[in-house]
Amino acid sequence: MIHTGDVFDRSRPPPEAVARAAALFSQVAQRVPLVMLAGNHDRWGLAPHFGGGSARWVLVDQPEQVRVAGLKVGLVPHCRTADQWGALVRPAVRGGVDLLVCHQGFVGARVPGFTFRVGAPRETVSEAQLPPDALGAVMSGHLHPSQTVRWGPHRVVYAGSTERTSVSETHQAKGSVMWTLESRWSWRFVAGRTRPWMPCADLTDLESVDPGDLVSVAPRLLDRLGSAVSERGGIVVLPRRSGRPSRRQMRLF
Ligand SMILES: [Mn+2]
Repeated sequence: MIHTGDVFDRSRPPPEAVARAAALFSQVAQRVPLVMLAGNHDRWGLAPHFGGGSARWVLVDQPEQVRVAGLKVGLVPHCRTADQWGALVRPAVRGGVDLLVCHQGFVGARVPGFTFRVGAPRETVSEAQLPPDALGAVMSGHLHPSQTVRWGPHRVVYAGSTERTSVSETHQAKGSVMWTLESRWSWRFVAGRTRPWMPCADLTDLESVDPGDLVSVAPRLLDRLGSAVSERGGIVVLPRRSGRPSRRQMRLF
C-alpha cells in the first residue's frame, strides 16, 4: 500500500490524531508492506510522528529509491520548484524503477477553477523535468480530485484525496487506485466510503445530517446552527479566512 502524501493536514498534528493514525497504519503494515511519502503538509517529515518506520512500514521524508515487495520504487517528496524536483528525481529513479511516487502538481493537472501550468505555480513539473530512466508507472498525491495527466510518454495517476476538505469537493468521487502488475501495469479507481459534505443554511437542512457528516456553516449562522449540528453528530466546518483571492485556490491542496 502506498500513501502518496499529506498524511496529516498540518506539520504539527495533535497527538491524539497521530496516535490514531499510528494504530491504523501499524495494522495495515502487519498485513501488507506500507510505504508513505511526505507531502507538503507533512513538511517536517513523517518519521518523527511514527517512530522511524520499519521494513514493512517505510517512511520517506527525503528523495529515495527503495526496494519493497520485490519492486524498485523511486520516491520524491513535494518540492517548491520544478527545478528542485527535476534535480531530485534523477537519483531517485536512477537505473529505472517499477514505480515513481511523488507529491507534486504536473502540467495540465486540475483543481476546481485552476489548472497547473509551467511556472504557475512554480512547483509545476513539465516534460522539462523528465528523467531519462525507465519508469514503470507514475503516481502522485497532492491534488484532491482524482485524475490522470500526460507527462511525456507517461501518465501520472492521481488517486485524489480520500476525504473532502472543501465545499468544491462536494460532488467528487473519493477513493483509491488499485494497481496491477502483469506484463505491464494497469490501474483502476476504487471508490471508497467518505463523509458527505453538505451546506447548512437553515434548521431544516439539518434533517439530513447523519453522525460524522461534514456540515459547512456560514460564520454568521454559527450561533444559531452550530450546536444543533453537533447534537446530530455532524462536524461543523467553517470557511477559512480568505487571503488574497489568488491564494484561495492554493488552499485546496
Ligand atoms: Mn499536498
